[in-house]
This record gives sequence, C-alpha cells and structure tokens, in this order.
Amino acid sequence: MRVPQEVVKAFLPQAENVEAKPLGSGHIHRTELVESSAGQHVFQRLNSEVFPDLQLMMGNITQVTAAMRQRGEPTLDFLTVAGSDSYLARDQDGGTWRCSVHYPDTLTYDIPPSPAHLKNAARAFARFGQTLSAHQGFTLHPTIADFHHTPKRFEAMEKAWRDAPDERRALPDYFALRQSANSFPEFGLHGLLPPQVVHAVSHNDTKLNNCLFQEGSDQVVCVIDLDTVMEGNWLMDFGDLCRTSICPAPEDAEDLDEIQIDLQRFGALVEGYAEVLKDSVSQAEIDRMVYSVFLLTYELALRFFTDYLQKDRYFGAKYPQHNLVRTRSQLTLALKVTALRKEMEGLVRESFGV
Ligand code: GN1
Ligand code: MG
Repeated sequence: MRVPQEVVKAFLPQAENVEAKPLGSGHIHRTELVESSAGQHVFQRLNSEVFPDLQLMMGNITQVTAAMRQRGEPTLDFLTVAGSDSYLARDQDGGTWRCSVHYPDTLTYDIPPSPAHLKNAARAFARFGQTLSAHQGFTLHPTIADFHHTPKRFEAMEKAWRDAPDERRALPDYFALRQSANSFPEFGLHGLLPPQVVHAVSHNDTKLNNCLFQEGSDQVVCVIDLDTVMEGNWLMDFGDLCRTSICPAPEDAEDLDEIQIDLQRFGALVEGYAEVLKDSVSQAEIDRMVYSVFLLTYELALRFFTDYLQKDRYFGAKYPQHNLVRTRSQLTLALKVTALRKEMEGLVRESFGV
C-alpha cells in the first residue's frame, strides 16, 4: 500500500476503494494522489530531517491558508484527523503524513509550455507574497533557519568541503564555485538580506512546479508547497521562479550546452511581477531583480554541491554524480545570467518603466 491504511482511515474514515499513485516531482516529501469513494486527496509523507518541527510547519501553513481564504484568494485546503484538531497522522513505522483536497483536472509543469503560463505563474506568486505581506495579525515562524541566507550557505559549503570524504572532493567544481561568488561585485552574496531590502512574507520555494495550473489552459489554480512560507523578500521568489523556468533544460541537465537563457521567458516573468508589484516596489529592489536570478541560482549550486560533499543526504540522488551534475547546471545558469545582465536589465526597465 503506497499510503498506509491507518493513515487513510485517520483522515478519511469513510473512504472505500482506495487507490494511490505518485504525484509531482518534489525532492523533499513523498507525495501521493489518493482516489477513493471520498474523492481525490493529496497525501504527503513528510520529511522530518529537513523540517525538524512538523507541528510548527503546519501551524504556519494553516495560518497562511486561513489568511488567503479571508482575503478571497485561492489556496490549499488541509484536513484534520477525524475527531481531532491535528493536521498530522502517524503511520505504524513512525512516518508523519498530512492530507489536502486535490483540485480536479490540474497539473504542474517542470518545463513551461508557453510564456503565457509563465506570466500567470509570476502573477500568482507575486500576488501570494503581496497578500500575505499585507495581512496583519499572524506569526510565521522560520521552518528552516536562514533558508535563503546565501553567505551562510557559502559557509556551509566550505565546512562540508573540509569534512568531505576524499572521493567526493571535486576540486574544479569547488574552485569554480568560489571564483563565481563575486559575479555581482556591488551586491556580493548579501544583497537580498536586510537592511539592503525590506523583509516581508514570501513563499521561498517558487519552483515553477509549485504552481498549480488548470489542465488544458494557462490559468493558475493556486500556489502550492507552503512549507517555507515565512519572512523573506519578493526578490527571493522572483529569482527562484526565474531559475526554474528561463532555461529550457531541466535543473539536472548533463549537457551544459543546453543551459541557455530564453529572454522571452524572462520577459514574461518580469511582466507578470510588474503587473502586480509595479507601484509598491523600491528602486533598490528593481535594481536587484537580475541579481536575484543570479543569486538564487548560485545558492542552489552551493546547496547541491554541499549535498554532494555530504553524500546526498538532503536532496537525495538518482545516481552517484547526480548532485554534482545539478551543481554544474546551476552554476552554468548563474554565469549565463552574469553574461546576459545588460539585456535582462533592459527588459526589467521596459516593464517597470524606470
Ligand atoms: C526543494 O520540495 P521541492 O522539490 O519543491 C527545496 C528547494 C529547492 C528545490 C530544488 C525545503 O524543493 O529549496 O530549490 O528542491 N526545498 C527545500 O529543486 O529545501
Ligand atoms: Mg518543497
């Protein structure tokens, strides 16, 4: 059984004819689509190594979904265990699960089908952050400390390098990562941290595949994967969304010649963000938009390399060099941003009218 019976019964005591199949391509949790007489639900076995306090995480998420609903915005709907107010159920092996309602006829994309999809995803993520940042009276706790603190990610990579087993010490990659850290010299690695930009609520994991689309259309249903919604800045979301969708090749492409920036896609993302945020962002933020794409991509290169040095304990790997391949593709993409900086900044100026 892909989802243990006791877990299905905990959330859906009446369910019969239960069938489960894998859903999506997230790296952290195991996600299953469960169809039963009770309807369609998404079950996730949560990764408690990555998120040490699952109660705190669900506490954040329920505040986020309540705030979104209160403001008339679409969002996810989590179930409590029948007869309790807990959003988490345990299986017999000690695993922890949650359950949410599945929106019918929806899907996610690893590779964007069109610029219109991208513009709509950008709008949805921008609106998500804007809505929650305007909401008063809730407290979101950090679910992972210093998640987008790139200088600390750099330090963590250095430490992992010192502690790594010899067979994982990929010297050219280590050298290339260190050499590339200063690609935007005026901002270094701390250009998105306070006091450089104002912090507010952001999603912090804006991969394109964390945006749910209606099947057969370019319309967004809602933003998903709310595990890292906490204090941050909209540029972190913009940068990460660009990272995952301006390049036609996947995050783990082996052929580095495939790593290119599609300026039309980038333009669509900038337009989507501009439509929502144009009148509320500062010049300092606009000046950091292209930098945010570099930084979030570089940060992922650091994180993948750190994981390679630590034997793949965070992201996992489908083959021994997988995290090294991911490192190289992300570093290549980050350096392409540096090379195309002028053209990309031109597109930002066009959309934001500055
Ligand atoms: C993870 O869970 P998923 O696949 O949406 C990671 C992100 C990375 C991404 C890289 C909590 O996201 O930060 O950008 O992989 N999430 C966490 O693909 O670390
Ligand atoms: Mg995730």
